[in-house]
Amino acid sequence: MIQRLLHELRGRLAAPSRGPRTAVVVGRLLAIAFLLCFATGIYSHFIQDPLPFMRFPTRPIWLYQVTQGIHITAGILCFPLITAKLYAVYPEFFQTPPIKGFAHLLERASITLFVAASLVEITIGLLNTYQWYALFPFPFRQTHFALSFVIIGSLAIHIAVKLPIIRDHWRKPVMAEPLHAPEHEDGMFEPVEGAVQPVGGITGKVFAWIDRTPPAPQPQASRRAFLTTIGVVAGGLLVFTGGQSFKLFDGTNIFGARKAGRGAQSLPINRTASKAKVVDAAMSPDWVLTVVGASTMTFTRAQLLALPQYTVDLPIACVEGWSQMATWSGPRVADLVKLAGGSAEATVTVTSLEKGSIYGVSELPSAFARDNLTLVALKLGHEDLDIDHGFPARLIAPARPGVLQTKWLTSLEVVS
Ligand SMILES: Nc1nc2c(c(=O)[nH]1)N[C@H]1C(S)=C(S)[C@@H](COP(=O)(O)O)O[C@H]1N2
Ligand SMILES: [Mo]
Repeated sequence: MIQRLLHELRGRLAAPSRGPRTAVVVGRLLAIAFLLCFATGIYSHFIQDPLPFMRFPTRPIWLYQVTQGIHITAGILCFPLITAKLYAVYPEFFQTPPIKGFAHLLERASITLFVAASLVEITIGLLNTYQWYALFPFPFRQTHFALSFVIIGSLAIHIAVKLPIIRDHWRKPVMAEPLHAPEHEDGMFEPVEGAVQPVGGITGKVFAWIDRTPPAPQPQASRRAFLTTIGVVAGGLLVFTGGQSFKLFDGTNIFGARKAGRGAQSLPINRTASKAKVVDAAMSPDWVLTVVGASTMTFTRAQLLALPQYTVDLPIACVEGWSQMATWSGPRVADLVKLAGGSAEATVTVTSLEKGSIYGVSELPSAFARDNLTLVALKLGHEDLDIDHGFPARLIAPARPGVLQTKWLTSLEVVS
């Protein structure tokens, strides 16, 4: 009876949910999440800072909304997955001896780097979705970008080193694994990697006695319970934050940094006109939009409204993960470029009244500048733009990150 109780207790402490199979199952999900974040992050980086040879598609209009939604959502799901992974392998941190040689040192160093970089990466990423940039003293984008290469590099090393374990535990075990491999003749346990460390001496003998008769605890069942818990936590995060990026979860978006439908004209606002110090310039009766092509032309808001007007449904898709569809109206950028004698192949620089901000200028590659959906928006939801949404005029184009949808326009300039 006592033996049985002790055995049960020992089984619980040994936490059979910990171990190589759990590490492999969680590791696979984590690797998928990391690769999704990396690919979508690279896309987001280069669409904002393209290398000269790069071209980006203008369709589907929701392309950036989806890539960035995946980026943020997969990033948030990394929190429970990394926690689970660390839990599964935690006895490994206390290996004795800590370093068994040069190769082992390299392996442990790369894992330390990997874990540290991953934790910093997802933490600053999460803070960024709440726009808490001020909390860390380094530039967010460059740091987030550089760390992603550290992570992907050390992940590759980690996978290469662990390949034998990954291979052995890739498939579900057919039977419940015993907690310990069979006893040796001397009564010692054969170590099971990642599970309980063998214990020698008197304690070992006592454990051996405890373990002798009753049925072994079932590692599979406990592992399943553990993985289910992680699944429920991850699913909960998806349902309660995913709404900032995906309409499907809008109704349950409780913890997401942004909520659709909040803000002037039911659209979230990142930076208000007063924070951007543009209120006076934007409300001035002297405001004109200057368009520079072969010739330079200026348009008052009334003159812009007198041009052919188009109405388009396009999302604002912020790099911080929130996005929302809206209805915009105004003249086409391509029409304005043509009026000023610019070519249909022109690249166009878009400049805001806002000075001294990285948001003050953006470049429209020619595919975007000539696109029928790219407008100088004067209206949002059939009303005049709110000043916080960029009155008197803002840029709106398909498949672009929100940071490039410049508000409070002052000029369009043909670059080439
Ligand atoms: N001039 C200017 N344009 C801007 C910004 C800004 O701060 N200044 N913010 C950008 C960002 S980050 C986003 S996501 C979009 C949408 O923000 P909004 O809903 O506040 O217009 O506007 C973009 N245009
Ligand atoms: Mo944004």
